[in-house]
Amino acid sequence: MKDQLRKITEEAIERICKTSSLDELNDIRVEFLGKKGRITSIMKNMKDVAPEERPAFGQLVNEAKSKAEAALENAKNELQERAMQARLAAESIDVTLPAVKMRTGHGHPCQIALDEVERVFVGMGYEVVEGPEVEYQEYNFTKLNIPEGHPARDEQDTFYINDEILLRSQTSPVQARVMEQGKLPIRMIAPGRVFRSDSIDATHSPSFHQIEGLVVDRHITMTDLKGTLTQFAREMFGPDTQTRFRPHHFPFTEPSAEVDVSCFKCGGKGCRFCKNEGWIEILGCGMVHPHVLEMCGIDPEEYTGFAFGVGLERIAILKYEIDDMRLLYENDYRFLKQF
Ligand code: 2U9
Repeated sequence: MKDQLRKITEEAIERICKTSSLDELNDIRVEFLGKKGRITSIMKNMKDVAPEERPAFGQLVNEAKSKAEAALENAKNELQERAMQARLAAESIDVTLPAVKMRTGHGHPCQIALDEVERVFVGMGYEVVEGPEVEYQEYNFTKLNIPEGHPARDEQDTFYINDEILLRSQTSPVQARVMEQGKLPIRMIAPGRVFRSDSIDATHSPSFHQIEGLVVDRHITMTDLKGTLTQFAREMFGPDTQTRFRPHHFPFTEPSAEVDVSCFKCGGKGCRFCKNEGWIEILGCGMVHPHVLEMCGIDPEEYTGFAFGVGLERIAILKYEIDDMRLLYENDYRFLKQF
């Protein structure tokens, strides 16, 4: 029996020393030292040993177990250490390699243009106000002096959700809501997305962005309108920029005008950029129609105001000389990284 124990122990130790995997090591532990393991089972044969030899034999079995356990522990530590060294070697980082260049993003050209417009008006004391993109017809049209049956309400131009609700076709409802709150004076701009049922081409999109402005106070005149928008044009397009106000018609303003700026490429002499005109149209404006003030709860006898509207994409296209509006929506990094 002693011989058998010695042989089993030697075999166990030999196999422990030879193994190169932790899983296999565990299998060997189970085979020799597990509940039904080969060394453990020898204890169960104690009845075959002469009673006077039993204590000494028991001690031998325990020693064999300890030897095997110690060998297992050693082998396990060594294998774990080897695995760790292999992992460290595989995952080592060469800190002397040149770093991968991080590409830092920046604002979209429309965002850059919007920041610039906001900077100019906030500098003049205006507030920036936003409002819902889904609106009531009441706010998008009625309160802006666009009565039922007016061509601007045409289903072909407007995305209707139902009889009452639509996707706003201008940001003007934001100003109507601010006027209704009744806190005067008002000096605000309302930037945001608007929707019109246009087909897509180089200058049109069914969704684009507007920035509209509104000033309401006592004694506001056309002079304030002209001075403000001329200053805006100079800050946006350069200090030598001239402005030209041409009579126009909007239902929500009276009188109304379209504003051209002198071409900032040729200074007004005429070039390819301004189609030889010397002038470039940038915005629409006018004195707020008394009926609009009234419908929004403001007494037109006491207060007057001016309003204006610009297309954000149009400003970005002009400022950055982009020749197709669709480029602004395609998210092509090769295009966007240029600004
Ligand atoms: C209220 C009263 C008046 C806003 C105005 C314009 C002129 C204008 C468009 C031109 C093309 C913007 O880019 S565009 O779509 N807008 O010309 N907008 S006056 O007048 C208002 C707004 C709100 C209560």
